[in-house]
Amino acid sequence: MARELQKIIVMGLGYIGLPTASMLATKGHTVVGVDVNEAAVNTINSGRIHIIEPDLDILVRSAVNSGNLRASLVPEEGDTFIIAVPTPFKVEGDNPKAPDLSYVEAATRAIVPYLREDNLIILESTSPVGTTELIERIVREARPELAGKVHAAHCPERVLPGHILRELVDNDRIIGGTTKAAVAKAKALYKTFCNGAILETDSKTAELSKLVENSFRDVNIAFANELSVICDKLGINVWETISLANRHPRVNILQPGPGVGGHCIAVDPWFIVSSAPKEARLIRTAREVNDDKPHWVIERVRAKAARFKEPVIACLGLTFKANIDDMRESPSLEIVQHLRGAQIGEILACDPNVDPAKAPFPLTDLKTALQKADILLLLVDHEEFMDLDRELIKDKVVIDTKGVWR
Ligand code: SAJ
Repeated sequence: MARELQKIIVMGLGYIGLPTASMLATKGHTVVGVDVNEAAVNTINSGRIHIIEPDLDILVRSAVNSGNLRASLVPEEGDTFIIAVPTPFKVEGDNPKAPDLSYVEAATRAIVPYLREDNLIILESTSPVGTTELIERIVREARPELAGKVHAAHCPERVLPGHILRELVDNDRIIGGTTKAAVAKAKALYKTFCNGAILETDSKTAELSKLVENSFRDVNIAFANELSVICDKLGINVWETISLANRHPRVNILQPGPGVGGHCIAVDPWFIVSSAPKEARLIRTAREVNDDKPHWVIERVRAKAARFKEPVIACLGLTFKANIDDMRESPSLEIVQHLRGAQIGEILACDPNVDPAKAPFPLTDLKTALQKADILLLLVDHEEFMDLDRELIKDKVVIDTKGVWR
């Protein structure tokens, strides 16, 4: 079957929209990427990128140079519209973690005037159950003449930050349509760049499957974090315990840390809790266990600091995980911010991956931090910290939340 090239409008040029738009453009589709951030639009049109992700700069440059990708502040007519905008949470009534669909709604309203019969709208943003149908409803209300004539599907993104380009091509994809025709259309498009299996379902099942993937990980990290607190109380090494237990053929415990961060795993389980508050007991508890972990770390630092008169406490790592520059929902950042206000000593913060201009407080280089510190608080397993000469830390009081200096 000959490959059908399309004109595709991608709404949102962030960590998901930009790689997807660029990938489609390099496969020959004509792609217009739309974003409200004018600086990002200009940067992309000059062939550069405004976010950090390995090799994304090369892909964007080649997509822009081919003439198939351009960025714009406004949408235009096309064949397929892909929505890849943030879905954070917000306070709503007595629910402090209700899904905030304002970006999805705004993106839908922005494309409504450009829709034509037989267009396909694909929602990639991780969303609560029913959001794809909500998009259809918004279109129907604004353009009644298009009712039943515009297709909608949910194709949840699944890529891991740091490995986005590889996973975009290799991962299996779930495609959930509100109709069979929507599934068939979306499948044909994803086949143009995806080597993984394309798994067909309805839109609500696709929405829940994505939320379930991230909740599964959250629950399993919560188990590891709870174990770390139990082991500490019993005076047992949690890392050794987990590595021994994992030698059982059917046990695979994840790693404890200072908490769970990022814009996905710390957020998405709440969408399930919001949809089924009474039923989602384990999912809610896992979120609470993971959200409590930074406070537990802070208490441990306080206890160690109390042994000194004016301790210098060097905090190593601010990002939400290793070897990236992303500080969104970062438990490490939360811990350092809290310690800075706690008046228990001098707090130094060090992160070789964070641009000092983007840090919310002054940063200290690693060498100075190691020289001055009485207490070393390891928060992120960045390569630079893993490779440290153990001689440099042997006389320090160490709180290693990632178990890298065992
Ligand atoms: N973490 C631990 N212990 C572990 C693993 C992770 O404490 O054993 C922490 C990390 O330090 C970090 C947080 O969990 O703070 C999340 O990191 P992550 O690497 O587990 O996941 P994300 O948020 O970078 O990406 C996830 C991925 N989902 C799954 O693996 C199920 C990714 O595939 C999704 O596309 C992404 O969420 C998303 O956008 O939804």
